[in-house]
Amino acid sequence: MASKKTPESRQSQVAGTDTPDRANTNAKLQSLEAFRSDATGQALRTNQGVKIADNQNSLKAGARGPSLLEDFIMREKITHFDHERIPERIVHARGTGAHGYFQSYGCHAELTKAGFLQDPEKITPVFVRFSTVQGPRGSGDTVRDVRGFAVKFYTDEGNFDLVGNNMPVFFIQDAIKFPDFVHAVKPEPHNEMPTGGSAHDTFWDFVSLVPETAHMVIWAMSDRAIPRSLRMMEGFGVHTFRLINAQGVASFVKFHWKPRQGVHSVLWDEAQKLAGKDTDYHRRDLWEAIETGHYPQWELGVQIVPEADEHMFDFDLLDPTKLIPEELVPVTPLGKMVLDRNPDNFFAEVEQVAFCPGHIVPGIDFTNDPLLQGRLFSYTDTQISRLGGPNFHEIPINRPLAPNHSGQRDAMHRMTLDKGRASYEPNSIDGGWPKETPPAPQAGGFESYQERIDAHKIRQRSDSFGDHFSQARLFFQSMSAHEQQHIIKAYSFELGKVEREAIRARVVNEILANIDLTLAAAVSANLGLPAPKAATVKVKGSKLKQSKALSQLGKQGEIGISGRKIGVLVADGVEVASVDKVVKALQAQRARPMLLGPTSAPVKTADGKALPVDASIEGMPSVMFDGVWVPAGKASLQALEGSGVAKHFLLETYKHLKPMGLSLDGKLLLNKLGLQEDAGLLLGDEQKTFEAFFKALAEHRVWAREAVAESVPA
Ligand code: HDE
Repeated sequence: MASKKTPESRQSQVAGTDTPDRANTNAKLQSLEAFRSDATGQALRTNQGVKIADNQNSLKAGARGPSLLEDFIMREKITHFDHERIPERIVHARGTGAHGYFQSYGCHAELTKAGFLQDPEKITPVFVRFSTVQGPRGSGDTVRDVRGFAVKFYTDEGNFDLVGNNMPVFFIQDAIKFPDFVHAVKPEPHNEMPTGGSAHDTFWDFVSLVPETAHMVIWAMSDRAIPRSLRMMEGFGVHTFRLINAQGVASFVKFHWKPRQGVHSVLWDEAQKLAGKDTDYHRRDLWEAIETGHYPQWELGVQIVPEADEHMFDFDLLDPTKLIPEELVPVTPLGKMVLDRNPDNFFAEVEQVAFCPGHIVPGIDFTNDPLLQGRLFSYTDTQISRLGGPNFHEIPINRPLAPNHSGQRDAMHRMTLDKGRASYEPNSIDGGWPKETPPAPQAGGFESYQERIDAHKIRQRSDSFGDHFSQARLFFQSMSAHEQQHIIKAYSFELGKVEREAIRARVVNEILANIDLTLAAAVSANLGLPAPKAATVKVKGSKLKQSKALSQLGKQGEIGISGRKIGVLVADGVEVASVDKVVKALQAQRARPMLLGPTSAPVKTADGKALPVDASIEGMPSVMFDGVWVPAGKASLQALEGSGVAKHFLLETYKHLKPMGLSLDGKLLLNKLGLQEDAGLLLGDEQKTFEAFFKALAEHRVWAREAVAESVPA
């Protein structure tokens, strides 16, 4: 069973890991070593290095007298404290991060000359930051929102930032609309509500007036917006990029991250409860997974479109509100990423990391996607105020591993002590160094792709960007029945919070009716509005009628139930053999069982021994687990039966469609709760039952139970 973890036991917990612990060979981690500060055995000192004798009392004129201005120790301490906060990110403020590495599956020289994609032996350190978009730094992790998925590759040729999301498209087509969109989705300006979500008037007002948002909004109303774990999200580069090989041949690509942990979500009721019961649910999950050696892994892949095929689709590759269905262009795997180390200091690493889509290396280039073009400006610009000037690349987490002799000088917080006299190029004083590097493959100087442009300067949206509904329709029609229901409920919930009826009606009539009339009818019924009879625009529809890759159903990943958290409910009188059996069976699958008792005190087993528990049932409610098991022991089962908290735990687990298992003795308890056995509610503790339980856990939810579970209160 999971032992209580102390900071000191962190290292020893990394046993039986999914992959070897690479932390010690990660070059970026080694480069951070010079900046890590360990105060163990050290005297308390001022920032100037003076040892402090009294950190309890300020300097005063007499024990009861006024404090003195000359108290440099207190002044230094308070001055520093007064400036401890930096501006949070204007979007994606709430996030968490981890270190890891990337390894290419082979040599992809035919596609790109990028060095980190040439050699399967090459280990490229990465730092990843996941985030929500709307909420401030302290907001809940499980709000309905898009998740940021930003990866910094510290390659030998410089940093490459793949700054993506967990959804493959975006709300708008042109960067000039981004401030409008963000102003609309952020909390209402008069009362700063709601925190973390889009269920309010200004968001729905904007998106109902701007139909290009339709596709992304339906993704945001789907289960993708309430992931079970950051480890269980797909990631997307969104824009079409270019990869260029040593011969100068370019291909269009879309970047994908595919999690080995599967793609799973929580239910909306769970998401809302978790936002209160564990605001840090996602960051805790990622932290614990890494601490316990369940290193999350993703496969990096690309959809490749040769330059010659640019115009072969029924949408424009440059339009960021469109995806390339995987049925048309499959994802080619390039390599894998493993996250195997938590940060030492959240502020220094996660808060100060600065991503920018403009950070690319030779072999990668942009396209003319007008959203991407705007992003290339925004990210560096925002760091200048957030991180206090143009030297943010010198902050340890942002430093490339490649040398960066740029000739740039000075500015706020300059840390490098540049030697030499010439901070200009060309120069003859310092031998001409640093010098340009030709772009030839071996030399490695960056060369932009030589795209031919011959055009008028105009403010205009391309006609090829004009279809806003075909892919939104494809998305809805590719969902399984339960996913469609969740989408209907999400629109109904969000629009139910919108005060202005005209906005609700506009969403239904001008947006949903053009996506799918059954969707529009279901949502309008829930809002008490008349169902629209027909679409208001002519939607040509995608050639492809369904794309299975868009649904989460069946995306189980390859590692089974490794890392899933299972609550094992025990009380006085529990049979220790029954507990051991299930715990061992779960641990053999690398799942994480936790014993939960009536209180945090040990319970007394049927044979009178003390059995320590990991937490109380109340302290770790059902929403924090992927499933539950109730071991044998008549007295224990009776105690659970008499406990409102335990019964609520079980009913809620059932309601949230999670796998449940009870030893045969549990039949009575099940009857009392009014629950029936099903494909994921199992009785018995023989190997066959365990296997059925593991299978249900791997599938994550018992969807067939959803209609029955509606009537269960919880
Ligand atoms: Fe961002 N975005 N964005 N964005 N974005 C920022 O940069 C911006 C967009 C994304 O963990 C900001 O350092 C503009 C698309 C992520 O630190 C800012 C536009 C995608 C993160 C900014 C977009 C993203 C950001 C805020 C439209 C998915 C968090 C603080 C033209 C492909 C990175 C910062 C992290 C953060 C601007 C649209 C992803 C203001 C102008 C599309 C994952 O610069």
